[in-house]
Amino acid sequence: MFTLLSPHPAALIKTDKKATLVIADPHLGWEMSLQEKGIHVPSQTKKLLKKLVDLLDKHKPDALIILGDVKYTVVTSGPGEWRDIPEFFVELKRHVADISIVRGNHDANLDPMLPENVAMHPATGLAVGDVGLFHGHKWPSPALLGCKTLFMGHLHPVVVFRDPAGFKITRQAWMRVDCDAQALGKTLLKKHGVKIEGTVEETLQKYFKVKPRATQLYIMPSFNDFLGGRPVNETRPQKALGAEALIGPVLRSAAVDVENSELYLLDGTYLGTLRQLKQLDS
Ligand SMILES: [Mn+2]
Repeated sequence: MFTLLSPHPAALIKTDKKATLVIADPHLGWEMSLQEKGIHVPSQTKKLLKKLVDLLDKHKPDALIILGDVKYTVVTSGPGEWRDIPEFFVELKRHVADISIVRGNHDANLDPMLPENVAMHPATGLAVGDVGLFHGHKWPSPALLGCKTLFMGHLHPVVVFRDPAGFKITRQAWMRVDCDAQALGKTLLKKHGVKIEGTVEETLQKYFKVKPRATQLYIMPSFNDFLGGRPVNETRPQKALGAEALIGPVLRSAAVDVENSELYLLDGTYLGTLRQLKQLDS
């Protein structure tokens, strides 16, 4: 069982054994990257830490999972990160015993900054009860197909509203996407170089001991509200090079129905489907 902790970009997963708080994409040190351009914004890490500690103290979970992109830089690590990130985790440890991270595309070189007892999982994810968690820039592991619900980060969905005066308002949003477990299973078998023997279900059972059950995918908003996001309802062509690739393989696959996905503000307000919201930008 899981709950979205509105108005926060966080979720709580409860199993018989434990409660797990999940957040995604904090991108600590984002503001440091502006320094190269001569813009000096004070570190925002303490604010994010306080926001997270408040959630931990309120819900008292047994475990915390960060669904990738703990830090901002992709390859090298800036000096700000060396100071901020170890302190961030040492403080978190005072509020939750078990911390783990699902590796995102920004988490190269993160390991030396972590306290010893923070667990690192591959980007292909892990299952917590009936919820499968993966970052989103890579395919999930076939084991996650056995979970009814999948959660991913990576996209940082926001919805953009424009008005005739030229104002542009963006708001962070949750995206709930219908998922076809059979189709996703078929694609994952292909990615793993496994030929289908009989049905997709039989093949998944034989090679991965999993029954495809995933029917929905939630895309988590970034925990860092200072950071920009991807305006999912923008219809103008994305100019950035490789913008399509940044969406990640699952959302580009036919296994999920992105056009009819449902969008919710952080406070839980239902906005409509992506198809409907795209009309706001035409
Ligand atoms: Mn990412």
